[in-house]
This record gives sequence, C-alpha cells and structure tokens, in this order.
Amino acid sequence: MSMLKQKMEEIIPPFREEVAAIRKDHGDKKLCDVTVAQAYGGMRGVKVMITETSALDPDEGIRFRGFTIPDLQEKLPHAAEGEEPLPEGLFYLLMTGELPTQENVAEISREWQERGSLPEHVYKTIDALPKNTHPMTQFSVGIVAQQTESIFAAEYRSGINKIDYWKPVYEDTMNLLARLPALAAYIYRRSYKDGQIIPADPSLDWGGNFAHMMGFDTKMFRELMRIYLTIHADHEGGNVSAHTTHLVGSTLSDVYYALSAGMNGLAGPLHGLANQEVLRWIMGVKEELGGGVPTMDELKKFVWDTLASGNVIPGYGHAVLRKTDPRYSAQREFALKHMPDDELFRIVSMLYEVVPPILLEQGKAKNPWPNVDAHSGVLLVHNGMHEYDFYTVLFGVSRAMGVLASTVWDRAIGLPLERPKSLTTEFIKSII
Ligand code: CMX
Repeated sequence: MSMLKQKMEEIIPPFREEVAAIRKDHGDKKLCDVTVAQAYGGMRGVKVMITETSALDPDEGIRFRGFTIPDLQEKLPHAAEGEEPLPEGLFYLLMTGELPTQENVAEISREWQERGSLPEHVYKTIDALPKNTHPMTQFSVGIVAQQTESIFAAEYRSGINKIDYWKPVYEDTMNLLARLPALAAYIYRRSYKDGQIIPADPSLDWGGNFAHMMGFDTKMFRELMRIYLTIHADHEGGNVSAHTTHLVGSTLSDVYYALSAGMNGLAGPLHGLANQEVLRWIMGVKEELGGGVPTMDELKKFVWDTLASGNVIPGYGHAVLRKTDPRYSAQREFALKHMPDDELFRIVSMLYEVVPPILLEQGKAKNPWPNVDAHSGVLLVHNGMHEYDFYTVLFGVSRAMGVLASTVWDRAIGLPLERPKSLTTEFIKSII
C-alpha cells in the first residue's frame, strides 16, 4: 500500500469516531440563524457545510489546514532547482493535516507519474469536439470521459461496505489527479499547437512535468506552475467549484462525475473564468488606448466606463474576502521577483491603485480589493502563454486537489446526501 493511503488508514478511524461523537452529543447546538436576505442572497455566511481541508478568513484569507500561503512557502518542500512549494506537498497536507517530508512529496510525485497516462478513448472523445471548443468544455468532457475507469463505481456495484467507501474514492482521486496534467496539456496542445503531444518527463515533479507537457521548459515557468497549482487548490467548501463537487459527490456519484460538475461551475465568469476575463479586459484597455502603458487618468476612465456599461471589474471583489487576497499578493511577489519591468505587470499594479477607490466610491461592492484572478494572467503572458481562454483550465487542475481531498474525507466520515430546504416567495410572504 502506498505511503499516503497507509497514513489515511491510520488517521481516518479515530477522526470518524470523533465526528460521530460530536454529531451524537452536540447535534442540537445552533451554528447560525438564516435571514430572508441570505435565502435570496446566495446563502452568504450561512454555516451549513463541513470542509476539513481549509478555512477562509475574510481579513486574513485562506488557511490550508491552518497554514497561510507564506507558511506554505516556508515549510513545504520545493524542487531542487527552485524555491516555490511543490503542490504534491500541499495535497499531502490537505489530506492528512500534517506537513510532509521531502520523501513523502517525492513518493507522491513518483506515484502520480506512474498513474499519469490518460486512457486512449479520452483523446478520441476530446478529438470529437470542434477544435475551437472552449478549453473548459474540453476539460470537463475529458474528466467525465474517464468515468469508465472509476474504481468506486465498480466496487459500489459489487456491494462494498459503506465504511470502506473512502478507499476506492482515494484510488480514483489519485488516478484522476495524476492524469489531469496530461489531459490539460493535451487540450492546450490540441487547441493551440497542432495537437502534438509532448511525452511526460519522469524526472520532473507534478507541476514541472505539467509545464513540460504543455511545451514550456523554462525554470521560471516550472516555478510558476508550482506556486500557481499550490495557491489555487482550495478555498474552503462554499465556493461554487468546491460546493458543486461536494454536492454531486454526496449522491455517491464517483469523483469523475463530481469533479466534472465542479469544473462546470469554475467555468463561470464570476468564479474561475474571471482569470481569462481579466486579461481580455486589460487587453481591451490597451487596444482602446492605442497600446503601451495607459496613464492613471485613462485607466480611471476605463474602469468607470466598464461600470457604467453594467459590467463588473473582473478580478476585483469577493463573496467572503474583505481585504486583498493573499493569493494575489503571492503572485505579486512572484512578479516583483522575476519580471518587475513587465508592461502588463505595471498595468496590473496601477489597477491595484485605481480600482479599489472607484469601487468604494461607487458603493456597491462589499470588497473593493483584488482577488486571485486579478494577477495570474500577466504571469502567464510574460512566460509565453498568451491563450487566455485556457487559463481557467490551469485553475481547474489545481482546484481538483482541494475538492478531491475533501471528497475523500466526505466519504471517510460518512457525510450524507446533501439536501437543504428551499422555500417559495409565497412562504416568505406568509411569515412576514
Ligand atoms: N465590479 C463591479 N461590481 C461589483 C464587483 C466588481 N468587481 N464586485 C461586486 N460588485 C457588485 C455586485 O455585482 C453587486 O451588484 P448588484 O447589487 O447590482 O447585484 C454588488 O456589488 C454587491 O456584491 P458583493 O456582495 O460585494 O459581491 P458578491 O458576493 O455578490 O459577488 C463576486 C462576489 C466575486 C462574484 C463579485 O465581486 C464579482 O463579480 N467580481 C468580479 C468577478 C470576479 O473577479 N470573480 C472571481 C472571484 C474569485 C474566484 O472565484 O475565482
């Protein structure tokens, strides 16, 4: 048995008992009251889910099993050539709650390389789609096409005991995570590079190899992928991609169905697709103003014009955060270190000064500060990846680690079918 599965075998039974005792002894304790505004308002702040892997503080941002992004940069193992944390290490942390050793991470890298080849029919399924199909559609289809491989679905059919559900879910999770880079790289190569497949490099880690298979072989791009895949992985349970994966998984759909559904949520412009929208919007600014770096006044006017036309400023605002997203700050640090004079980075930095006061003056957005998506695109463009319709796929490869780690735990502690109560406006009127 692999090191990680062995570890999960050890930690799941006592945790399961602890949760069962909490449910039995404290099940009546109230977590919150729900208002009419919350019922109509997308359930903001309603405490109705359990997610073990991470927690989001409105002011401090994300903590992965209690660790901030700077903590991860300091404490997670990195590649011999670089300084950025290895996403395999984050996955170990999300799964176990403990920091991994260098050996733990090397073992996961090796295991994902071994499990990493995509079944042949997945290529054929994607090839049946028009080449200009949005990369997120190809990604979602490519994930669900692998459902033929589900070990959980096969074991469920043969009557596996529910106490053991997490084990085949763990196997499916490891297979799917191992194969996502090959799937995403194929979509990139097919959509933009004549479909020539670049074979995996077994000497590389998960993120480094992903960069390589997409056709990017610089140290800076590998490092970018390592930090990118680490910081986008998880943002507690209520965001749409995590919540959808969790919801669909609660029916005992396997992880292929569940993740594909979650990715369809990530593909919305108010969620993960905002990363491509940011780049499209910045390019629009440049084009309208004749190229180069605009002045602050020109940028201000562009921001107001966008708002006046009834559109949001992509990359700004958040449903939970009330300060600058630490994932934005981590990417800003990367840019300051590697590409301080980049033209687009200068525009992104100017927007950081221009947008928040305007959103405050407009007085609608509860959070005027930038989120993760405001920064990722410029790092990719600087490194030669200009095809911004592809960016959300990178987000998806990373997000899969968080939502699938959570799915393993959902099955480990036996969370039931999710089924909240909906109300009619007639009912609301009757109580007011
Ligand atoms: N630009 C303009 N208006 C904005 C805004 C922005 N960046 N952020 C919020 N608002 C508006 C909302 O559209 C809403 O307007 P209405 O009252 O007319 O409906 C009002 O301000 C209040 O919204 P809110 O409570 O502050 O924000 P929500 O929780 O409803 O929405 C989010 C959060 C992220 C969808 C929103 O801030 C937004 O649309 N941002 C731009 C898109 C974006 O960057 N999304 C990526 C988020 C991170 C991720 O998931 O990847």
